[in-house]
Amino acid sequence: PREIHRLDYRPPTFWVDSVALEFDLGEEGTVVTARLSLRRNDEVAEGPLELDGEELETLSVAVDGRVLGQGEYTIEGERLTIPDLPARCELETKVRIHPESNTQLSGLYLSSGNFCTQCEAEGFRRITWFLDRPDVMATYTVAIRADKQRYPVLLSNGNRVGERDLGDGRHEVRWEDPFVKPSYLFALVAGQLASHAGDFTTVSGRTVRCEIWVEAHNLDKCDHALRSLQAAMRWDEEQFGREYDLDLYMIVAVDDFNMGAMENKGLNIFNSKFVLARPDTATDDDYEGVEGVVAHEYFHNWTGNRVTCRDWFQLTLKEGLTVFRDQRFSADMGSEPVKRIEDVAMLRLRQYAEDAGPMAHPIRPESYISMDNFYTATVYEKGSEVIRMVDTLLGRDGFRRGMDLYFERHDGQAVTCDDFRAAMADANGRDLAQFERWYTQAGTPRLVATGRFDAAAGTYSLTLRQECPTGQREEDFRALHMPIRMGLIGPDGADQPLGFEGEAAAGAPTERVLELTEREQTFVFAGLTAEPVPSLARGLSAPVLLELEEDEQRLAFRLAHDSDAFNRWDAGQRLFGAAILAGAAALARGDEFQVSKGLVEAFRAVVTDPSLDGSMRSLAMALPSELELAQRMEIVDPDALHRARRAVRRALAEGTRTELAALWERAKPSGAYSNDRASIDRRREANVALAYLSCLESPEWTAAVAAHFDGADNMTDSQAALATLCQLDVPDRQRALEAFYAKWKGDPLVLDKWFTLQATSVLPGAPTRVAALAHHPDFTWRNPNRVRSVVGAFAMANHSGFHSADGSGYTLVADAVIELQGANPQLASRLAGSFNHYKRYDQHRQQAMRGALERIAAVDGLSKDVYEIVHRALA
Ligand code: B3K
Ligand code: ZN
Repeated sequence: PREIHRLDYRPPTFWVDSVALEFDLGEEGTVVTARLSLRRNDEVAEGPLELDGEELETLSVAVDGRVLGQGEYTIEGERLTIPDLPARCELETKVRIHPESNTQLSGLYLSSGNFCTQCEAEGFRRITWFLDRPDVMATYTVAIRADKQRYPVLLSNGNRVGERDLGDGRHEVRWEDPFVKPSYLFALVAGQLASHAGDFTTVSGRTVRCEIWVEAHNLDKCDHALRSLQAAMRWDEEQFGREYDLDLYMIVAVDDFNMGAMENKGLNIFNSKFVLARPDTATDDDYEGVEGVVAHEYFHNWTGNRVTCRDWFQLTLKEGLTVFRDQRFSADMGSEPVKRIEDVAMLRLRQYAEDAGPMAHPIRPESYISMDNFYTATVYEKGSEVIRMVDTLLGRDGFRRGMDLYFERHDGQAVTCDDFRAAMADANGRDLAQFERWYTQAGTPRLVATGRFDAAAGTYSLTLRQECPTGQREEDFRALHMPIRMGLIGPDGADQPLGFEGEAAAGAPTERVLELTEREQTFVFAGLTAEPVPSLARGLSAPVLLELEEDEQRLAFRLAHDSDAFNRWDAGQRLFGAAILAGAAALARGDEFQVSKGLVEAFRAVVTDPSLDGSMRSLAMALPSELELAQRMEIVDPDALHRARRAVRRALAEGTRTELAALWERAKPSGAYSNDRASIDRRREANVALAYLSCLESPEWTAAVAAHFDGADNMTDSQAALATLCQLDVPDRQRALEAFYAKWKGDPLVLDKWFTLQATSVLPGAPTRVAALAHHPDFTWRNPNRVRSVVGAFAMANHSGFHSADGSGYTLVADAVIELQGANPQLASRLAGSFNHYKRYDQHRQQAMRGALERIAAVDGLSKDVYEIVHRALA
């Protein structure tokens, strides 16, 4: 497979001004006619026209109405070349494609008998010959013809401009999108669908019709998605002055989808997981997921569609920025600190891990074999962190000024990350040259902090040193420009005024943003009467690993007093994490270990703190996961880690059982379900309290969990109770699983939960149970959600099970990759990533994982997606 490099970017030899597409949809082949108005790119005086195509049966090629003969063009592999073309001409191609056998779910395919498309990144070339690259932007008109009975609804981008009966049982609908767009934003849907609709009145008084299209039996699960869309539209007007630009906005839910959703212009296509929600089928977290993804795709209308990427290396230009926008939106819709904690927890779990392994890459990658492999936590989540730093450095108003200038300069264009940075800098008169290093350097930088208090002088010197990320070369590392939000906490728990030496302390702020630009910098604060406790990188103001020596007492102090809600939570995570890791080390040596009194007291304070809301309390009570802690072990010992975490959990539960029981009593369900914030908060703390109490393995609390399951009138409680039961070796587990299945076997999204809860059970024998799940009559390799709910959940969220000492977890996942790689390379390559960290495990497991990778690598005709992941891992 060929590797593509960022620096090899060349502009196209031709532009496409407009595209007219005709689809004759059929169950045994679909014919696509494309007419492209071509215009030679004056900047590139020479060169033939080169079009991309994949799995196309070419029926004819014509220029300005004349059919070309064999010698006038060539088709070699996935490229059609026409050497001699006038500076302006119309090219017409006719191809036959086979959506009915498209299992890759890229291009045009069928899901539940309906046609749908997925074109990002390079799926449009599977529909027709095209300059399938994001810098080629054109207007599109589309005519869709299909059997009227089977495909009554025919949708594409833009406005519906015509419809006619073709007389032979078929009909035609025509669509026109007035905005130029790259091919990856093209979309088409055809089938039996119904819509739940509502209006939105824009800030300038236009009425936009919003339609959520689903299979008819799901119509009662669309209201939350519709409301989320309307809320996102309002928010983007208020926060960024961005108004929606068409008269129609459609979202279509499909069951078979490789990722979350897709922002096609005016016609988003979604994994049904991020549309459908009803209290009895979706959890509180699912509701937030729907709101966040609907908003994310909507925000792309400006950050991604109106202004798009010049080439795929710039992906974070639209993704990092749009994630940042959706994170801010969700914070505004709910709780800012809760949202921040959830996002950082995910960043540390997934992105920091990616940064430390074979897939480490800068947020703007330098090369790829398959672009689909670079829709990563780094490009998305770290990309968002980089934007967040710009926001922190420029301030909210400065950031808005930068965004305004960005849209003013680049509306209708395909641009680069440098263009974005320039707009931010120019709008604010700031130099962001050094900031570019966040786009060129891979890895998570370490930030080593040391403090020294001089009692006589009343000063505190804080030294911050940037260290090269693990896995990167020291000689390549150059100091980054990073904002560090911080405070100094006094002995009474109050933030101290932060007067720099030589400044008056009186009136100084109690929180500052330090700007680091050097490898090492020291900041001296004066006017202090007692040694302060530093609270650094508040809200994780830069995506670094902060290293600061803090003992149990100091962490407990910050957990109790830090005025930054995020850092309070973080102090707790460090405290609990350190205890578990120390326990694991002891167990690995064959020693006993004891949970300290201090740890139990710190935990008790969290359980009982009246100032915490339920969401915050449940986050603060959650122990860091095994997967996250594994990142911090020299050589990962999954068994010791698992045992240590269980022991800590149990000790905390035993030490605070009275308080936990009181919390459960106070917060447990009473009265009918409601989805206001206070009720969500209560459900969260109740469920986490009950999960702790279940570790006592007492008949009393097991019965309480079972009763909670039986009495649940909503999916949040039902799933939480079942999840807890799934970790207990009790008869109620099987009974509850059977009841859940009987009730929900007809609802694929709920059934996915049933599979996941079992695949993530850490009870002994996990690989055997998961193998059995993959043979369940409701399991299928053809549905990505189902595969993820079994194999994905097992490999990514069942650390001790996946790493079972006998290697059976590895065999199972490798088999799945091999099974899938031909039919759905994108899905297979995600699963193959489960082995990325094998070098961090003991010899025995390393060998077993390496064996699994080698077995995958040896597959004949391995897809390029899987090839890239596996070879990077083995390198
Ligand atoms: N832009 C799409 C992701 C496409 C993934 C292609 N393999 C969804 C999103 O980020 O909004
Ligand atoms: Zn996106």
